[in-house]
Amino acid sequence: MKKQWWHNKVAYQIYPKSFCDSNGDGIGDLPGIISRLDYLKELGVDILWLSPIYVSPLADQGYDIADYYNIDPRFGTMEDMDRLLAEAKKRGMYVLMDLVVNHCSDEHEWFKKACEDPDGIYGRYFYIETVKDGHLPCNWRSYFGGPVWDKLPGHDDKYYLHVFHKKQPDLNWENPDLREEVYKMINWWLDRGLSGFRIDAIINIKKALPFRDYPADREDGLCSVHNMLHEAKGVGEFLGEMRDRTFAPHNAFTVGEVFNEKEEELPDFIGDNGYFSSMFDFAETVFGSSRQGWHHNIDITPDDYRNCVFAPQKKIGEIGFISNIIENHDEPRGVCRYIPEGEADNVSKKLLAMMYFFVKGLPWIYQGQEIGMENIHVDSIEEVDDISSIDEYRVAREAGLSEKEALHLIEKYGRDNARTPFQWNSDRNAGFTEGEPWLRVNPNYTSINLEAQRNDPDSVYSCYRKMIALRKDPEYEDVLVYGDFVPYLEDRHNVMAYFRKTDDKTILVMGNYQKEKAELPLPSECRRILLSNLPDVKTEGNRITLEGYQAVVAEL
Ligand code: TEU
Ligand code: CA
Repeated sequence: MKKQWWHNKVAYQIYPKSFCDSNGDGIGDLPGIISRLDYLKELGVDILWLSPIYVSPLADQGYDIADYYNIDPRFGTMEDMDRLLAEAKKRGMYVLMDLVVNHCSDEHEWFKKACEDPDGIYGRYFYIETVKDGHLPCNWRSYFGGPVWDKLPGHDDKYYLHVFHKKQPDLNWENPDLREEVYKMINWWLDRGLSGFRIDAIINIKKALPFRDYPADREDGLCSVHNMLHEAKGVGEFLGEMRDRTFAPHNAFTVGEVFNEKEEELPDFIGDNGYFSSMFDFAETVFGSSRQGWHHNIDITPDDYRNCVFAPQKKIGEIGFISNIIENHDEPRGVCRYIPEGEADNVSKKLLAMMYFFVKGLPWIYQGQEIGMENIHVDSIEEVDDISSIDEYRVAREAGLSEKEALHLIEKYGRDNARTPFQWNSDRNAGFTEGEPWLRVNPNYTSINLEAQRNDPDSVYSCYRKMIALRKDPEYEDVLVYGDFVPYLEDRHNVMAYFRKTDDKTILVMGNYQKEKAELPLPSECRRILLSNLPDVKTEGNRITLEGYQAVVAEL
């Protein structure tokens, strides 16, 4: 694998709407992000991914873009964006934006013109089909529920495709004119100084055509889009063309949000000349999820979590650099998902941090993860913003769950969990805004906030700073960035342990993933304890005793 400038970096995802509000309108914005760059520098992160801030009606919180070339006034101006790029550069940081090109907004000029003339140039930017006797072209279910076909506004016999929300019409990538529009936009942003992109939902751009039904997987007569994705062939032609026309000429960093990739395609996706620089590992994210809906999801145990993290490590090896997360803006908080219910505390949150952070690849921190932010309680469906949660609530209720049971599912899996405002301090609204926050602040901000942790050497925040510093320590950078990943005690219940190895260094990362103490074998004596989430580490020759949820990083 060719070494790249970004391999030894640490990346951070900002959800701008909930990060920092500078003007009191309750919505996070670009000046707010700029005001916190020194904080991010202190944390030690290098690459910043901003979730969408383009002009949007925010039907899917900005993942429905109405103008790719302008910043939505709620987030700021293009001058603010240029200032952010300049200020980040001054601090040796790199800014990525979100590339959302499987679909645009139904309020985009292109779609408006398509409605005026479905058979014209812009009509061909989308998938528009003539429907007779109400028989839709296919029975796929939108990721947000319901059919993927809706009537084209102003036309009774024409329908348009949207695999996401109906306000997110799919762009027709089979049309070279549309692809040229996308490449022009990407290059325009890269020329402006962006370091690259996180690439949204990109596997969906290649549809298995002609449209056809797949066996229904629910009583609604619809089926998951995944059936079609499994059959779709040739996405690589589009991805390779996009790379060659945009990313490669700019040496841009790109990370793909890729679900459903085919294993044999991994080298094409993230190999030395892959479509992307990296892609996210979602193995633990999708574990236990059911096509029937959240009410059929299976909880993930510590052993499941370990196996999910280890699998891509074994699969990818030297192929490329995977991007590792415990959460993002679409997922519940990692400390509530991957630590057994009721056992998430300062110690176990740091264990989880150490377990995911030191595997091979690029570590990503999602805003608030570094202070151990948690899921939020839900009292009523009225306080829920996430369109995905609202659909899953409907599905659960239709399946016979009580309101309380359905709301509990949103508490476990809903996307609002990661979108509550960043908890800066214990002042009003957690220091996020002087105004009324667009989404309620987690009431636990009085105890979980940055200010309370910043100067506490045992805090979750300090643990993240130490981990980042260790990854960048000249003595350990090579083994922690490029060292082979080798599982250890892989079949031991509630133990997560692995080595990172080069010819001249062996690092052991080991966690006792339960509240009971564990006595474990070591392959050799510890030469040096590099990090632990508890003050004392008890070793005796080739034995180590770990307290409940104790984790260590040791040099052997
Ligand atoms: O998500 C793509 C996606 O398929 C999954 O994350 C998930 O199925 C979806 O979020 C529903 O829960 C990306 C963005 O990350 C997400 O925020 C957007 O809603 C989606 O694309 C559409 O742009
Ligand atoms: Ca604001």
